[in-house]
Amino acid sequence: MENRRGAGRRKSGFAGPFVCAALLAAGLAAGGQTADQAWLRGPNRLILFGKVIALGSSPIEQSAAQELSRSISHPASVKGGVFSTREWRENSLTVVGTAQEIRKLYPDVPVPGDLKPDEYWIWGRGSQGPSFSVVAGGDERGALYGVFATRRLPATAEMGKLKVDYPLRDHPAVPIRWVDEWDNADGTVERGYGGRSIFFEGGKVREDLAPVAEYARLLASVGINGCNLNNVNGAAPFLTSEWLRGLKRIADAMRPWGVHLAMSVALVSPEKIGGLKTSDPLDPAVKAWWAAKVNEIYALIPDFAGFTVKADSEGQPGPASYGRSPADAANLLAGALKPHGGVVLYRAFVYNNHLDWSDMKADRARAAYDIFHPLDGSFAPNVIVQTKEGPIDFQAREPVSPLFGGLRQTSQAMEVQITQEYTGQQRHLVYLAPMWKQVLDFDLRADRKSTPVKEILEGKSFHRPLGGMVGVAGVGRDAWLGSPLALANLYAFGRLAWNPDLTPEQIADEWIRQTINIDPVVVSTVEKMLMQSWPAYEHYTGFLGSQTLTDITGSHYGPNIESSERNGWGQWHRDDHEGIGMDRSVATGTGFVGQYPPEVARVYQSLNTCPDNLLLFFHHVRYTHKLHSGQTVIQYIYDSHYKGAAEAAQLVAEWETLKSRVNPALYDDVHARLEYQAGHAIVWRDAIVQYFLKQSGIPDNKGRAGHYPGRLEAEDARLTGYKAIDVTPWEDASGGKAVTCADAKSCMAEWTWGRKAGRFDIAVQYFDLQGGAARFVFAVNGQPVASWTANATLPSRRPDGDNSTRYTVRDVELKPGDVLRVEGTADGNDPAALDYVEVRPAPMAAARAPQ
Ligand code: GCV
Repeated sequence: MENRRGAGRRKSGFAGPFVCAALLAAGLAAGGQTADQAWLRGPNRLILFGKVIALGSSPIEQSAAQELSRSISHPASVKGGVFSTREWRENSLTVVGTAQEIRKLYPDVPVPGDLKPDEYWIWGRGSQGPSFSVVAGGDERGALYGVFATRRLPATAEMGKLKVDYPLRDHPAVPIRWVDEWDNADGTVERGYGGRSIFFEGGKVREDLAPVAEYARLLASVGINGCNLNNVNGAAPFLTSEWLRGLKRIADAMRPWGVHLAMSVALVSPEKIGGLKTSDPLDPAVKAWWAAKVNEIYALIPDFAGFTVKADSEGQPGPASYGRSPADAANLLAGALKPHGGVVLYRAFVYNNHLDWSDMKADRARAAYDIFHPLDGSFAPNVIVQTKEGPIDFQAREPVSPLFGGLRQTSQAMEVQITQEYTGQQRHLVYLAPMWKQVLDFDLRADRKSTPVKEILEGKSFHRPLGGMVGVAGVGRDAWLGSPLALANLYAFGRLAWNPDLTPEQIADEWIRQTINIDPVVVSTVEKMLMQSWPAYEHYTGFLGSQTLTDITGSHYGPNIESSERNGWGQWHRDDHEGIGMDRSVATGTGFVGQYPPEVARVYQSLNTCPDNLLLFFHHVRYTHKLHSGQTVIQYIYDSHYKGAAEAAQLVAEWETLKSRVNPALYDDVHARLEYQAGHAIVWRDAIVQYFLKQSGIPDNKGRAGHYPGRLEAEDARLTGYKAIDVTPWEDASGGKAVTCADAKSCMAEWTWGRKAGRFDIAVQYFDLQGGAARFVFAVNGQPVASWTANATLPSRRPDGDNSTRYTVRDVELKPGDVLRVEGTADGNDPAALDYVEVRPAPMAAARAPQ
């Protein structure tokens, strides 16, 4: 295979027919929702001398030619105009088409005879005069992908120059490259943090589908070929004839970009919307109902991709209700889809959420393997088992799901989550490519041979033909993912699904150059920030494989350590006064470790070999247990949380170095987000550290846990109107308490400064509740110094770690006897609740101090 890994950065040198103008406009586009808001910025990227023509008339080839034409800029506009000769421009030509079309019209072009569907081949001739370039595909979609690869080239090239080693040829690693959206009919998006649905509103398909076409363009640009629209929960209504007619409009909008529509279906649809008395997968009437329904779908959407199924899971009924297996259910749907070429993605996310916490052998992590491994070999060929990357649920850190090694005769897809449900909900910067890459590269050692997960998906290990990657995207109307830097995750998902050998750094580099700009300082700084972000998040939210210690029965956002325990959901970490962790060993625990092939099981089974970062996932240990590093578990808890919060603050400092180098609107937006994150990382740090200090009774040997110099608690202040309350969970507030202005409109908390004089940064920790925009004023000796409005939309409707927020007033002069005051004005459902103020010497003052 030529240039299989051809997407990396190229060295300068010979300039082929595609010449990089290196005129990337800075910053992200504003205005209507377009793919340009992500990484498909406007023109001035690529100069193509000459005309672009599509050889075929299909919508996909037309989009391809159009896409390339968008990238053309007039050579005269290039600084220096070095390439501008009229003859060159007018006589150059770029053709886009399938290999077959190219061969027919240009028999002298050496287009290979074995290009596969979705594969591309790019070739060119003539760099010193009029050029002739070819973008060929194994099929139309391959040509489109070739165009997007061409479009990416200048961004990955050195400034002003581009060397292309023709021909460029590449194909995707796996045939199934889908995004799943969890959109509801009413326009909400389950676990979506980018605004309301681009597909649905008010129980129907939206009139304006322009954003859908743009989304398909964005997806196609990174090789994604399927999009499942509707939530896997509550999917039944979408199969009604009225809905299907609406979905047809969406399929039509996505088709020109080669993105096929898929949908989630409920197994109980025959009863729910078909009027049948049963949905038993083996019932002939049920079978006939599905066949007729699928025929109806294909009559409207001839290139319909298939179904995704969540069944017998989290309240979604399934085959178990009829005494049938997931294979019975999957094969029923597969049978209906088979004549049309459709597939079934049956999710292995099947588990009992009423487990008995007191049963030390109960283990949710076991469920997927226990249920699906025995069914291996009984699925129809067009069934793909879709398994989440880890055995629980997209936590900050989990081991790889052992099921990938447990299905040898079944096609498999790996499900990852682009939308950051448990990883900061797009309010925290967490670049997930390094996490996904670890899973893809993880060698399961099946049959004691090298079997990295990516090779299982690619069909190299077990020779299954229909492997895939599915990313739960959660896009919405707020610039796709709500946060500009979060788009790196959508980009990375597509690029890894296309080529799992790319590195997260390479992908970050490509994305930054296309999205922000190509200034080398910007590229290296943002790449560093992206690469630091997941470790930082893990450090302050989920240590040593304890998952994400968040509110698992609520928002999945702020800290709430005990919410995981004493319920049936099975996201347990089993902490007590002595120790923490789930014993999943074969010898004394739940036996989950035994689901891995023996060489991997051996590593996890023993405390001596289990990696520290998964220790508590696999073992229950005392707080005094020594890690491989020699540190005790409890000291690691303290250290990693202080480290993580410092790393989050460092992200702000790094971004600040780019102030003059990036678009000002982008700068301000990202800066505000990172500052918020740094404050919330402190909320996380303090919650976890306070909790485990109390639980273990073991002090922090660096003296930080439980000691907060400069902190003035709101409940200890002189209060006017404010009333002290207990915060739940207690660890989410400093000292477990806060004050709230629930009974008055305007309230005050005052402290008298009794320490030495100086200049200080003063952090005000308050709770920003939704349903109102409380006002805060910080004053010294009655003189207002800062004021702000608490108008964020954060989860939870009572003061807790979901909405605890920090506002820092910088460089304030204080002397003994000064009165510090926070005045809060409640609004609507936001009672201007306050936790504390923290007074720290201002770094600027420290810098000014005489040496
Ligand atoms: C769509 C987690 C999420 C749910 C999601 C579920 C799933 O439990 O919290 O919102 O439901 O995973 O993947 O089916």
